Amino acid sequence: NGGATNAAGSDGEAAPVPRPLTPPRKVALITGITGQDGSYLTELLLSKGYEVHGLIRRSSNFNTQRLDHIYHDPHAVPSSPRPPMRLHYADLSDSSSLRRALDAISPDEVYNLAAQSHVAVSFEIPDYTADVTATGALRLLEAVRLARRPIRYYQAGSSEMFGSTPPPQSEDTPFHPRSPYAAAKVAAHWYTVNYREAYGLFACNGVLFNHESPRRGENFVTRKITRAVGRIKVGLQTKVFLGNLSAARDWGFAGDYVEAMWLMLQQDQPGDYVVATEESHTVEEFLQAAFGYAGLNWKDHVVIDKKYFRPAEVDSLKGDSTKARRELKWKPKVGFQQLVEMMVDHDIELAKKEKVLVDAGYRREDTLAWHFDSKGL
Ligand code: NDP
Ligand code: GDR
Repeated sequence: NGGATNAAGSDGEAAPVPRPLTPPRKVALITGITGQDGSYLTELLLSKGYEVHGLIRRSSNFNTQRLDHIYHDPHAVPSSPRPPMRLHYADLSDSSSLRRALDAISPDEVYNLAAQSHVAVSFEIPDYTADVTATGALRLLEAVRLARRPIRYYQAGSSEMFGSTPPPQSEDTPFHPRSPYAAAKVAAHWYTVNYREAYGLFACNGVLFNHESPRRGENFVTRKITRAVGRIKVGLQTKVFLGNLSAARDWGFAGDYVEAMWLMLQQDQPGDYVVATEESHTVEEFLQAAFGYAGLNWKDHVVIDKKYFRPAEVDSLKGDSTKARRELKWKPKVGFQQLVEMMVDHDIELAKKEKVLVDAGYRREDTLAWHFDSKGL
């Protein structure tokens, strides 16, 4: 097997010691596995040979669409070995469910990606946002601390924590959160630092700037725009209603960012890292790039609606990810224009499929508009 250590036999020859053919695979637990990042991280860890466990919360609808392509039905091949990905019911608001999950799974690494992650929504449900996004992280850290064996912990921090502190933002930049979501993430950040300092946990904060993909939730601005571009292109929609177009964000590709999460947990020492492209664009520039790529003029289709403005805005984010680039040897592979094109291409194809359903009478044309309109997001 190539890796056996040898003990001296009676004749002085090295006696082979039987060893398993392959080392035991690492076990990871991901909270928020059904979200954008959860699905990309699952793919990454599976490609590295991990056994991946995910926590899902109860919903009245199935919420595993982003994982459907990874799932293998154990009933279809009953004699196969343990499936590499499994899901368990738990909730960040329920400590006992987190402790039970850790007991049952006994992971090497825990990635805490679960959160009420929408900034505008956090103004509507601040108490719930604090409970899940801040106290949820604390509950999980406590469960990790009490686990039977050492576990490496990743906390999904956010550039929103910098809030109104001007760019460029690095690990040394002071936080000034501008929403209940951002304040909750600051609390989760400091819980993580505190558990590292107080109990010696291998716990890392990834301070990630905005990252997008064709799997991005449809009520975040980039995906809202590319969904609109696709539907306008095929004739399912004519207008898209948006809020503040002058906010600037440092937008990267989610597939690149999950790699940084994994790298943090492979280091000799735990630490906190800013992860960013170091390039910033306004929402208007994103509009220009997305509509322009599809051969459309955004000014013919965008209507400003006050209800999409936030009580307090984060005007400008642009990361300085020198530390991650130096220590993790991480850098983004997908640039701004490539990201926009990837999302627009995907959403034009999606809109074409929707049109088939609408034309056949199986779907209402205006369902997407209704979702945005009713929720004001
Ligand atoms: P998503 O909103 O796509 O996913 C959030 C995940 O959290 C979903 O799986 C959701 O489950 C789960 N979740 C929500 N509430 C609970 C709960 N009470 N218990 C258990 N699970 C819950 O987020 P992203 O994938 O975009 O982001 C991942 C993490 O990174 C989040 O913590 C986010 O705040 C943070 N972040 C994201 C950035 C980005 O640009 N994407 C940038 C910086 C930080 P369900 O599917 O059931 O809703
Ligand atoms: P953000 O992302 O708040 O940065 O949080 P979002 O895409 O929601 O907003 C980005 C900027 O666009 C402006 N905007 C609009 N936003 C939405 N959602 N809908 C609109 O119609 C609209 N019009 C203009 C916003 O005002 C804002 O300035 C994301 C989330 O993924 C967080 O979980 C994560 O922590 C941060 O990114 C980094």
